This record gives sequence, C-alpha cells and structure tokens, in this order.
Amino acid sequence: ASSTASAKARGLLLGVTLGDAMGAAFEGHRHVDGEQLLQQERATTRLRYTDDTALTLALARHLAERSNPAPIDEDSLAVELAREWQREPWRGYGRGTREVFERVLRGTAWPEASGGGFQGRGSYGNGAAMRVAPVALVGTSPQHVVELARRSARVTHAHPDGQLGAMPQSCAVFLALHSDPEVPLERGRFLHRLARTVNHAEWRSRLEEVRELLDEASPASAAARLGNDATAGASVPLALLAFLRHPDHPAEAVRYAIRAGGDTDTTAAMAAAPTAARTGERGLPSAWLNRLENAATIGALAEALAERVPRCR
Ligand code: F2R
Ligand code: MG
Ligand code: MG
Ligand code: MG
Repeated sequence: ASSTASAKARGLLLGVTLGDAMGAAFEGHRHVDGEQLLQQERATTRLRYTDDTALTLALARHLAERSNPAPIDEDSLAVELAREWQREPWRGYGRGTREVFERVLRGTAWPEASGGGFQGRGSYGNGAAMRVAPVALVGTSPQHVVELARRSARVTHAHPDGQLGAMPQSCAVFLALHSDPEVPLERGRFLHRLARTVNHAEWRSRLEEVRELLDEASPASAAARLGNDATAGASVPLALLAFLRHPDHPAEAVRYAIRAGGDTDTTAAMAAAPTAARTGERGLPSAWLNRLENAATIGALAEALAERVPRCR
C-alpha cells in the first residue's frame, strides 16, 4: 500500500476506536460539560472500546479475508459478528442486536434472525452505521460503498432505516478517505454528493438540516435539532455534523460529538471515522493513542486493508 493509503486506513480504524473509547464513559448522559471531558482526556487509565469497535473490527477482518468484487458474504458475516459478541459479550451491545446474535448462533439464517426483532419490524438502531466504516476501504466508488454498506447492515438490521443509516455514513468515510487533506473540504459540495448517492427523500432533508447547522450550532442545540439517541436516523446526522464542523481535526470532531450527549460512544466513533480517514493517523492525539487497548492489532488490520484502497492521494 502507498504510505498515504496506509496512514489513512490506520487513521480510519484507530479513529473509530478512539472516538468509541473516549465517548464510552458518557454514553447515555444528557449533557457532557467541558470539565468532565477534560478530566477524561487528562486521565492516564487504559481506554477501552465497546461493541462499536468490536463489530467494526469483525467487519474489517471479514473484508480483509475476501477480495473484490464480492468482499461481503452475508451468511459468513452474520456468524462472524455473532461470534464476536459471544467472545466478549460485556462490551455493551444493544438489546436488539444481542437477540439477533442469539438466533444466528442457534442456527437461524440471518434474514429470519435479523427480521425477527422488534415485533417483526427489525431494528433501526445505529448498530449497522456504527460498524460500517471499513467498507470505505474496499469500495471503489460512492455507489459501490453504499451497496456494501446496505449488505453489511442487513444481517442484523432488517428495518430499512437501520440499513439506510449505514449508507450516508459509509459514503462520508469514502469521500473523506479520498479527499486531499491539503485542500480545504468543500462542505456544501460534500453534503450534496452524500445526498445524491443515498438518494432518499428523508435523508435529503436530514442532510439539509445538517447543512443549516454547519456554521454555528452548539453541540447541545445540534443534538436538540438532529437527535442523539441509539437509532440510525437520530445519530448519523449529528456525527456527520461533528465531522463537518472539524473536518481536519479528529479530536475536535470527537469532542463535539461527546459534548452533544446521548449515544456518545457511537456518535464520536462515527464522527472520527471520516475525519481521521481524511487526516490520516497523524491527526489523532498521541496521548489518546498511547492509552488505547489493542492499538497495535488494530493498526495491523488497517495496514492489511490499506492494500485494497483504490488509488489514494
Ligand atoms: N446498547 C448500547 N448501550 C446501552 C447499554 C450499554 C450498557 N452500558 C451495557 O453494558 O449493557 N450501546 C450500543 O447499542 C447501540 C447500537 O445499537 P444496535 O446494535 O443497533 O441495537 P438495537 O437494540 O437493535 O437498537 C438500539 C435501540 O434503537 C431502538 N430501536 C431500534 N429498532 C427499533 C424498532 N424497530 N422499534 C423501536 N425501537 C427501536 C431501541 O431503543 C433499541 O434499544 C450503540 O449505542 C452501541 O454503542
Ligand atoms: Mg457501544
Ligand atoms: Mg452465501
Ligand atoms: Mg453507543
């Protein structure tokens, strides 16, 4: 892999992990003030990640073991994700996803396993969006990436909204990965490309709301407007805003997402993915990286996937 692809792939995976691990202490808090966040940043304790990262890494391993043009095999992916939960069930999984994994491990095929939750409606939680970032490393175009996102999502999230959330998230990571960090990001154009690629009325209006908040919204007012809970529709827009507020500064994007409260591990992980894919690993604070569990293994997995990144500037 080129050194740029390598640095960007490492940024992407380590960024997700750091966002998740920094945000984990505040998951479910209504508000997070600057003082609480500063205390977390100054601590020297190990940074432990949650289900967000565990499943992101499982998806990354799945992709690393397969080559284009069919890098996702849903039957295997469902089992691999479920086994990851079984291996470390204490990482803080959502109830719906736990139930899907139980069914998969009992031998139920993924379409029924994932369709059986929430009275047969399937989950529209943000679990598919939170783990989707690695598909951006193997996708060859925005369209290809959102298709991979949908396929990776549906093994646990049968509800269309659960799958849809993974699409703008994956597309944002892809566009950021392939952006030149030396050239200022044209944020309006970026949102326009996301909207065009996802091509869905509800998401067009969500992305329009994000655009309206680009210049001045505080984290709290952004959360009030866009939502900050564990559903895909009310967390991915906030994460995109956190990224677009600070496209060249992963730590600031993570801080913005955490300050917005709610599902902080997840929104911070989703905000960090595109930001650190754009800046590369050098954008991540070394003080955080030094505290991160399994950083060497995660870096090695990123290197393996970097080989697959098509022509990175
Ligand atoms: N689950 C958590 N955190 C809370 C508990 C953690 C605790 N510290 C612990 O250790 O146990 N975090 C993780 O879950 C989120 C990802 O969720 P996922 O995987 O999509 O799960 P689920 O359960 O399918 O959906 C999450 C919530 O969304 C709502 N929801 C989804 N579909 C619905 C439907 N059809 N109808 C109504 N509500 C639906 C529910 O409230 C679900 O609980 C991330 O935050 C990750 O960090
Ligand atoms: Mg989590
Ligand atoms: Mg098959
Ligand atoms: Mg969460």
